[in-house]
Amino acid sequence: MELYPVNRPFPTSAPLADLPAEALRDDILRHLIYTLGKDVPHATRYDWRMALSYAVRDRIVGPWFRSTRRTWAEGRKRVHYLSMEFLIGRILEDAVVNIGLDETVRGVMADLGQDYRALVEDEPDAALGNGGLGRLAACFMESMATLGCPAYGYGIRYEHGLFRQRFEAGFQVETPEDWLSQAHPWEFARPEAAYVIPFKGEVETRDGRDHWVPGETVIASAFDTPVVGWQGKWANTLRLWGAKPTTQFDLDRFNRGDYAAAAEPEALARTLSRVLYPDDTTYQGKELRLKQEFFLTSAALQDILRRHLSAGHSLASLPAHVAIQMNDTHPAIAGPELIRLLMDDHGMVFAEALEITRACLGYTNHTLLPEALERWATFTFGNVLPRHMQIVERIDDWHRRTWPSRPHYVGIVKHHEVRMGELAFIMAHKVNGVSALHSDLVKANLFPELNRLHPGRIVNQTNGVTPRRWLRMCNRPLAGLITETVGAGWEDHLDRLRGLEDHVGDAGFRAAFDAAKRQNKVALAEWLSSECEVKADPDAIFDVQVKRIHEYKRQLLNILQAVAHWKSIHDNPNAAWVPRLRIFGGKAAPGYAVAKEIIHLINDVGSVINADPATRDLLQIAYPANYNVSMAERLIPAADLSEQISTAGKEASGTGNMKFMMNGAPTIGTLDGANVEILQEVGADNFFLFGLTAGEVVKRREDPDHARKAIEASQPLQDVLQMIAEGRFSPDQPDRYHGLVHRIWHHDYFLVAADFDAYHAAQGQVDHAYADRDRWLKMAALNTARSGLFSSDRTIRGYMDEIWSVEPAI
Ligand code: 26V
Repeated sequence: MELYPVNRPFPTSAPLADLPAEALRDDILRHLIYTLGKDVPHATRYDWRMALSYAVRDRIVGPWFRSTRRTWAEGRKRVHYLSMEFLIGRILEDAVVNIGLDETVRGVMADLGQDYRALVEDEPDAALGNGGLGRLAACFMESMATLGCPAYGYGIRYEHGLFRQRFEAGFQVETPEDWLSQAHPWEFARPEAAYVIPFKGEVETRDGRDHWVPGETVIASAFDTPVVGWQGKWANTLRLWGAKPTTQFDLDRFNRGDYAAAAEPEALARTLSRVLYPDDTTYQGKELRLKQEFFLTSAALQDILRRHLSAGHSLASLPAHVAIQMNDTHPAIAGPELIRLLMDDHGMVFAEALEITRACLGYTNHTLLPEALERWATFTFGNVLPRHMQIVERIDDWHRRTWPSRPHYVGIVKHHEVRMGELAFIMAHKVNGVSALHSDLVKANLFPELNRLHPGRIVNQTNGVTPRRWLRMCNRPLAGLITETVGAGWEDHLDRLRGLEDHVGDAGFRAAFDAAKRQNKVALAEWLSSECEVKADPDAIFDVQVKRIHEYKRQLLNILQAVAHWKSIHDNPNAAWVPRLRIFGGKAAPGYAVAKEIIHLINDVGSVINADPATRDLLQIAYPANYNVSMAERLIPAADLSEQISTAGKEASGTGNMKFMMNGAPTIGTLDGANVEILQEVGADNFFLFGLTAGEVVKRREDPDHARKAIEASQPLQDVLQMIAEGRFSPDQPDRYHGLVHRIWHHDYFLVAADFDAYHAAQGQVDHAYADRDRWLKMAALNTARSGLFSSDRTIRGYMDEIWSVEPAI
């Protein structure tokens, strides 16, 4: 067979949307029959989904190859986004929307007698992440593809993504997630792209040079998923590594009947890519986690160097061709690892290796919470990565000598620990925070001394989300209205949503906006009735708080105020109450007992309130289990109110807040993270602001009695705490929440009590505003109209200009 010549254009350059329906139909049937080996009468929903996925995938391969060829031919600089998490969700519908085949696919599937929606929902979420940080990585991949930014995402192909959540008597129970138990149609295994990853052992000095003699090795083997951008103009690669053993299966042992021992090396190696760590609350010094981080990082760097050298470039020119972004400190071993590869494998001297490495690396910080900042005991670090321990000490030494004014308490290795934040900072040419407020706090509180020594290194890149998934795909009614109103093309020029502002004064437009929201609410109400037996009234305010369960995010504040709300209705049954549905969604880390107790309380309060005939039509609580990306895609378009109520100074940015805004849900929130910028864009009239500021929070904590004083000053809060302590919501175990109530009185670190009254009042303003239909619709529409800043395209342009120095290829 003739080889396909590299210089001939790849054969699918016709606009993808023009693809005739018959060709797609034929391809689906061809895949059903020849790829899946299924005859049409016997095909199941799974078979049809797979056949459709393969037919859609075929149409991404063209743009994918073209993008790779162009990057290569034009010698373009590439971005390499290293992340322990990619929270992708479903892929099929996103791909269909991005290549413009939405209508064609619907028609063809209907023709084939298949329910397209059901096929879409048959796909399991790729849940290779915990929350915001992982979802951001997925949005960034999509935006880089949309902008034509040549890029690779590097991560781990976890066999088990984030656990599944169930409630048993209101308590969270975790079960393993199993997304790879079915074939995964979006990936291409690349067994030829494999690297040896060393661990442990000794460092020997021979001929005046250091040699690492590892004690263990595993193989990292690549699996590639194409990520296609808007309108299929560009596609990049998400390369996930799976672990394989270097030592072969032990046939001798097997033949002797020792089956378990024969399979041992295999089992051991595979643990490396077996499970995603589900705890993003507290750092734990687990050796397996360190090994996973090094596994990802070393495989990625070996791959990057191989590609760079095979293009005929010199190592000295690495920074001209390669930008590497560290998503939090999880891949911060990239600094010492790249130095090691350059020195030990390529004979470079330390000073040059250090310079090259620093010019390539950028570091994004995603949290200020001290308990989440990674630190490794030098014992563990030196044991797992003995050569890196030497290099880290050398880096620290170089830094101290080069900046002699560095205070003694600053450094990478301190108190027998390796601090990954300091390591990432020192090894990166740029460090960024994820919202304006957060970046200021990174400068002032997290790295004040390093910021003084390296002024200008810390920059801000406020997060964003992809409007293709989070508006165009998940909210067809609103997306359709937007296109009708401002014309086509807003999806990759989100500033054009501003055009909606001219129409908010038009009653016809407001009615259409209302109808779109209502359609989503009706659909959600139907889903909720089957999912968690809540009877939702589409005329109620849909008030939504979805995110990981953390004390600082204060789901507790929300549920306490729900109790106050319930009591107020009882006390004042004839007031003009606006019906409300309070929706919660989110998982707690399996070991985070306090978060699990909050989940239990929400469910207990929900059971009692939902069953109260006196308030049933005015207040309901829904907590559907197993919140994930797909559930977010149902909830967010149907939300009227976005709950963003963290203790100020604690939420680095938030990205859910941006998704709600885009979908026309005003925020009730504190001045925290990107809420600050949302408020700035949308204006104070269209945002329910309450609570202490970050500065006031710090001051308030200086008073050891702040909680008691706040409670004593608030009758509603006293009543709520009294009811919970008495067991009103846990009649089977009246003292269940004694501990929780005691902690609010005496150890209220996240200032739930101090902000309670302000929150309660702000919720009253929400009721008031919602009752005025025109006012509310105007607010909601202005939220959408002014959300353009929060496209992740804007964020990625910022990274390209300020951090990566990469030019878009389209
Ligand atoms: C930390 C750890 C600690 C070690 C064990 C595993 C693990 C996994 C994840 C994390 C990261 C927590 C940081 C995080 O997710 N930050 C969130 O990042 C979002 C994107 O920038 C931002 O919007 C959220 O405000 C921030 O909480």
